[in-house]
Amino acid sequence: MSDCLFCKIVAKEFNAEIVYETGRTLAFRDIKPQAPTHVLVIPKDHHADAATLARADDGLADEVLKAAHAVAVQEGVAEGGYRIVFNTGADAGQTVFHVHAHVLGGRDLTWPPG
Ligand code: IU
Repeated sequence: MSDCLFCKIVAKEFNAEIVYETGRTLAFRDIKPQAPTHVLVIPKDHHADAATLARADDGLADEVLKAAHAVAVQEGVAEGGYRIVFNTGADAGQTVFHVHAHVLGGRDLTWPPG
């Protein structure tokens, strides 16, 4: 999608600190980190949200989840515990409508989230 910021990051038309990449996924640091580790994991193909990704019957959702875990391992937060969050829809706080998993870790994470 030409007006999608995360598609522009995939196309390397917009700068981001990329920390992990596979053939169909990309992970980069959030510009406003909410924890010592805060990485966004996206499919390179455009899907608006987790609901759309879940309907893509091609294993892509599985790849995004695996990439999120690989990022947690790479960032050194997998042992202590980390959180994977998909804000899905405006009421849940989604602001960028290219599906992304937030991988958060490196501090005590409270529950429930606000
Ligand atoms: P949300 O779940 O859609 O609210 O998350 C969007 C995230 O994208 C949010 O944490 C922003 O800080 C982050 N982000 C970014 O990392 N780089 C950007 O250029 C923009 C948003 I715009």
